[in-house]
Amino acid sequence: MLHLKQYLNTSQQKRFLELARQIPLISPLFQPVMPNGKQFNCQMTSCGDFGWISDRNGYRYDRLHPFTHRPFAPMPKEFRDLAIKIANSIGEFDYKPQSCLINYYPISGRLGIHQDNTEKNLLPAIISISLGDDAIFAIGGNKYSDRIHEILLKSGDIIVLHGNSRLFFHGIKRIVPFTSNLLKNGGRLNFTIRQVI
Ligand code: MD3
Ligand code: FE
Repeated sequence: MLHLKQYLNTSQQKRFLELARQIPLISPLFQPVMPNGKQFNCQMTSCGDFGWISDRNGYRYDRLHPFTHRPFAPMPKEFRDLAIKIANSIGEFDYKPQSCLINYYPISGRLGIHQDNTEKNLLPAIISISLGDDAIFAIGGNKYSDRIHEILLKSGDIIVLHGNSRLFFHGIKRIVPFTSNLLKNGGRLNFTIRQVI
């Protein structure tokens, strides 16, 4: 894992936010349920060729939004360019940014400890961009029982999950309210850019 602190400056963060705000107009945010019926404590949508879906039938990537039944909004070129630039910097020269999952956490939002293994191709890096309020991010190892440590993710930070950390257990313990004024109504946005197939 690579933690690029304050990778995006304030004006770049504002630009990414402006691009992100267009996505739910085409692909609305929704609060999915897990296969066990429990609701996620954040809202999600995606852009790009595929979106990540969770419902009673399980976790998967789909080309169509689960409620509009239309293709997801295209991934902004600035997102794709940033992901390719970062992938290249870690030696991934064929990186294809095929999906960007957008998670919105209200100040009460969180995300339980899990592994990201829905992708058919588990080798390419995942690139995560944080905007808005700080988050206490928890990351462990390859086993659920591995000891976890906490990392503070701030607006403009990027983390890159590659190599050995790609299948590490991780989650969002909590949002730290009122730590950023980027989002008018507070809370936190996270973008995870992925190559899915
Ligand atoms: C560590 N999102 O969407 S991003 C997710 O802040 C997810 O919304 C969190 O976990 C969020 O699946 C954390 C950072 C992240 C993304 C993928 C990872 C950390 C990861 C994959 C492996 C290990
Ligand atoms: Fe995850």
